[in-house]
Amino acid sequence: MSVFPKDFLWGAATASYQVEGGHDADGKGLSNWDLFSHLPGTTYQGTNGDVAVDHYHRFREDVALMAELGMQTYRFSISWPRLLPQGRGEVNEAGIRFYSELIDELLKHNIKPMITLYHWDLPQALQEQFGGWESREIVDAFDEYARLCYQRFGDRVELWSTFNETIVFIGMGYITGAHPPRLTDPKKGIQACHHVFLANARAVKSFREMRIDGQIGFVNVLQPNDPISDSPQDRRACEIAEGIFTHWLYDPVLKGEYPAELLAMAQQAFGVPYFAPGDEELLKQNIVDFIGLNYYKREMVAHNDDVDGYAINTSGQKGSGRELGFKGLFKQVRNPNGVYTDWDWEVYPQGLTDAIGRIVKRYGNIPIYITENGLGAKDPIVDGEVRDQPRIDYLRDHIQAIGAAIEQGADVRGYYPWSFIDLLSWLNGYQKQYGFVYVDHNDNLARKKKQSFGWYQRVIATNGEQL
Ligand code: BGP
Repeated sequence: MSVFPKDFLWGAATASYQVEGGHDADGKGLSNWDLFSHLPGTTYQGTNGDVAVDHYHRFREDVALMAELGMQTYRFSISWPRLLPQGRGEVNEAGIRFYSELIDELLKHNIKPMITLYHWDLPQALQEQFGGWESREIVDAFDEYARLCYQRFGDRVELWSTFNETIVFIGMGYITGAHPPRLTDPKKGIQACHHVFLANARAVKSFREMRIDGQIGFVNVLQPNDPISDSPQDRRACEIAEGIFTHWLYDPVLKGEYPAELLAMAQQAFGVPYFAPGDEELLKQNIVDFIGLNYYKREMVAHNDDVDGYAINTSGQKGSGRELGFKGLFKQVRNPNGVYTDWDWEVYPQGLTDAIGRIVKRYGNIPIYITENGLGAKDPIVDGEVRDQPRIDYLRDHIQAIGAAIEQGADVRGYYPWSFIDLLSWLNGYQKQYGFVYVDHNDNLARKKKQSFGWYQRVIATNGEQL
């Protein structure tokens, strides 16, 4: 018998900027990524999402493939500037129509939509007007956008999440400088992150005030950190890494407060986050209904008094990056016994079971969706077929890891591999593939089912029994 509950949801995920294209179609406004990806040296070989895989124009064909795959749910994000070209105010009805038709098409095929409100494409107008996430004004703007989405789509959509991977868009936007707005200013970053938590709380509050019949969650990176040795220094470094990467992002949305020790450290070092009157109550009173977990890898952590900064492997040449370090706090180091992808991400399915266990231990038995999980690889084409056996192996092992967490009592309700279709990887171009469906960039973006497509079809049809 399957360990997955009868109503477990099998799906897959994407995000607007990575699949849609139609970057200036039908009144869409400019996003921060539209601008950033065109600046020299920002992305792998200058790739961008202008056309992406043209899902904007081909969504019916894509939904037909989802239905053929047997998907029961589809996680996608809304492009804020497609609905509100200036970020607030005037609504672009053509943008509303696109998502409305997409939702109807999904429902027609019995596929439950899960909407992500923010998967990193900010209206550039708000960046220019007040610095985007840096300013408290973003909280009202985000609430206006969220309310618009609830109002127009809330009658048909039950599963919502506010933000995708705050650690990434804030960390890379404000601390490492690899995402827009390209800053390396921790003080601004910590305050911007606070505004994200406030925006989340306000959007959760509005969701409840508007009595939307559904659940609203927050999606975080799930990255377990393990010490490279048993030494007290490495264990302490690991505790700090786990605090920054995990507790800082989960506590405010699941407990309504920051982790106390880290909060004190941040306020002492940088004088932020600054709390305005009412912030504490807002966070406390609006915790989310579920948590979305994006799991790809774990990190091994060591004590660090030498390494500062990092370099990302964006080429898929093993070993071309340099590990991340914050001098005086911790550094990420390679596991000598680890198995790594071509982008130097450790493949470690057990980490998914372990990390879900840690979440349950700290936050109680909350509803969980695995909102992303997948293998980025350059898939070989053999005799005209896309052979992605390594992806099948990766997904199988991780589905088993989720099964193990369920057996241990975790309330995992759904699984969304990343990604439904090959799409743009933010900094790694189109050669880092994740999909069940291949897109031929030399043949008018024709879709083609991969080997993994038939495999996942069976997994879904047997509720995870046949892996
Ligand atoms: C997550 C993002 C996704 C996706 C994925 C794979 O961080 O939420 O949007 O891109 O990671 O990452 P990458 O494309 O860098 O391989």
